Amino acid sequence: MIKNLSEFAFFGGEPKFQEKLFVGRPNVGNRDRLLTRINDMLDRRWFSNSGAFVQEFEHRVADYLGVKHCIAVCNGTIALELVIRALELKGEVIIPSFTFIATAHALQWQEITPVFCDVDPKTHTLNPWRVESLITPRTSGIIGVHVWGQSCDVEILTEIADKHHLKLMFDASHAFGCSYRGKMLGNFGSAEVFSFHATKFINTFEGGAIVTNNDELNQKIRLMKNFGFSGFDNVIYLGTNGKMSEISAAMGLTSLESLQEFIEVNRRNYKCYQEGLSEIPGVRLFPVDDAQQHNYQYVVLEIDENQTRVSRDLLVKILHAENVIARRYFYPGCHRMEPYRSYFPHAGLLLPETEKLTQRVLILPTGTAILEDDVSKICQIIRLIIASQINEYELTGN
Ligand code: T4K
Repeated sequence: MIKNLSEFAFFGGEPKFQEKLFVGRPNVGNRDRLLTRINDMLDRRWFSNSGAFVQEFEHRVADYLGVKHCIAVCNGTIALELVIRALELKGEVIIPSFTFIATAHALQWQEITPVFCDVDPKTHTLNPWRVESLITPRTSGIIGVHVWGQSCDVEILTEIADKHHLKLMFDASHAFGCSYRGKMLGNFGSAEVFSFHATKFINTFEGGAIVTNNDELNQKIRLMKNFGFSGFDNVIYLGTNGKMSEISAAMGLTSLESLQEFIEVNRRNYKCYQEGLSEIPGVRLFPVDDAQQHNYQYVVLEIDENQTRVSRDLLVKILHAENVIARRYFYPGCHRMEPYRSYFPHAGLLLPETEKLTQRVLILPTGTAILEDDVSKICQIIRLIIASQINEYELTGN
């Protein structure tokens, strides 16, 4: 394919892909089934407020996960906010900084301080030993994030939470279809939260869900997501509007019907990346534990620029020029974004592993919009760039 550097689009050549390849290109599923559902919804003239599709979606999600209750909501961020409020978290809550900004914002939005904890460089999830050292008299809870679908160390986090009488919940936005020690994620802590945003492998356009085995919490959250209404004209609780719409649930049901196919495609692409990127010094593909169920929806690379000589950021620029829109999740880390950067300007000192990861991680496109051939070409580009040992210094002279 590419023989010398001048053939790369970054250096003036033609992009290897005519159309942009995105991380998070939505899966569509069976279009006819979706359109039938939408027509049915239009005929029935029931568009929101716990309609038939939302109820069916909730049952199917709960069944699939083996969890007692599923409450479908309008997005993952509201789902987090609702659980945080329902659990009466206050003061300080320990979370990773290495997560999407919504995890932190859902707390700060309610004037609860997110206390950023470092992650384990192997799993990219909360380091439980660091969690314990951050507990203060103001701490009310812990939110673990199963980032990339990799489960947190649920057992130790549960022990720590119990020992210190803290509430424990999980942001499982990435982890629908993933398991921990043989049990589906969704079953741990007081509650877990999923995102079904368009970019997730199971999507409802915008949407999310709260799952819990706790009856009381379920009742409380159901009230809260519907303004606190407990029947016509009767508000018995402070609430908001967190409802999922029927058209979203129609998409969710259609997505669920293709769940196995989506996972298979993601797995195929993952294996193809694994093969295409093997033995490139300084390039690590984030591993997936084949013994657990996994959705393979994020293809995560770590670039060790000491070995590759090509920085992660230069690699991203070169890939973008080729129309491969790789992403730097979760650069620069929540602690380096506002308002947290101003509140805690020195937070990075306690987050060495997070700081390293935000400089090293690169996410590559996958999902049903990406073919094996696309993956092979992307791998070739990466391999050749790294083999060329080109670096910023040579490019800019400073
Ligand atoms: N907690 C965690 C750990 C999360 O990762 C997220 C969301 C949440 C909580 C909150 O859940 P939600 O409230 O969003 O339900 C994207 C998603 O918007 C976000 O949902 C997701 N995490 C995050 C990891 O990724 P951005 O800032 O990267 O979005 P954006 O607009 O750059 O789009 C991402 C990519 O998807 C692009 O490459 C373009 C492509 N795309 C996007 C859309 C919407 C498409 O190809 N088609 C589309 O329709 O956050």
